[in-house]
Amino acid sequence: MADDTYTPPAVWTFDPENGGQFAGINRPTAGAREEKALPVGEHPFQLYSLGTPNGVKVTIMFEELLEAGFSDAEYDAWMIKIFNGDQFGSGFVELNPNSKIPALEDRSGPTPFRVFESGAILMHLAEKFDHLLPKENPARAECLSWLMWQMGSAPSIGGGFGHFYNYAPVHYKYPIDRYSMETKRLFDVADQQLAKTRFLAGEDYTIADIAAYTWLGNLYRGEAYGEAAKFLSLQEYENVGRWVGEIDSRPAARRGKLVNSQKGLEERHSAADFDTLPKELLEGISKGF
Ligand SMILES: N[C@@H](CCC(=O)N[C@@H](CS)C(=O)NCC(=O)O)C(=O)O
Repeated sequence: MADDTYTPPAVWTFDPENGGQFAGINRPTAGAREEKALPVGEHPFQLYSLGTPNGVKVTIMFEELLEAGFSDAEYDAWMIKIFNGDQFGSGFVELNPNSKIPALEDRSGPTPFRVFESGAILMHLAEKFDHLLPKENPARAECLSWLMWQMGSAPSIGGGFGHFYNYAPVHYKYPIDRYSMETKRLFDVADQQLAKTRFLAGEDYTIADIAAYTWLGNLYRGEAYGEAAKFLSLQEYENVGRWVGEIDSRPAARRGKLVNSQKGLEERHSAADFDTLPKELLEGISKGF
């Protein structure tokens, strides 16, 4: 055990200097910090997001819906620059009181309404278009279980492992050990399931795969948190690797990963926007935001 252990005071107080790379944005309070309306485009769905693993879950879903012929799933994707604090503008906070991307406004009916949390957005779109979420049990229960498994595991992988291994201004063994173990355990859960089934919830691709792929795929390919793939020996998880490769080859996944990304399209308003990108970006694997 390190000898720089910390004895918590009776009452915690916020130290704004202690946020590392996130010092400028993290505070222990919620709510809008400035008046700022959101732009609105012409399509039935208005997405306010960024090409992070949570963000691209939704853009991959939209691209899957459009690829499958659901032309009513047209969307405008607006970039929310979280390091500039866009998530604390009043318009964004009205859509998501939790101030995190992604946030969606569904304007397809007479009364627009909000949907926030990436898992809720995936479910909403899947139900609305009856696509990538089985209707009958047990397949439906299996899909929702894996979706919620992913939603529950992301904070350990991102806020835990990613934060302490990659973003924290100092490295401490205890949290890195703790979250490395948990991240490897989660990879093993997926790997053992994918040894039995082609996709997480069975033989069919579902929203559970979209949700888990954006996180596990980035890490597996070595595109997240510096040297994390090597540090965690992720190549061991061969079934995860097979599944990541299969989803990587889906055109909708490739397009979705390029939306709200400085490397791809900062904003997306039409399928034709992708034609402005270099071909190798659409044919290859894009690398996060
Ligand atoms: N549970 C949420 C998590 C969303 C989330 O953590 N978003 C991050 C980017 S991946 C964010 O907006 N961070 C900005 C902040 O923390 O201020 C979801 O799945 O939608």
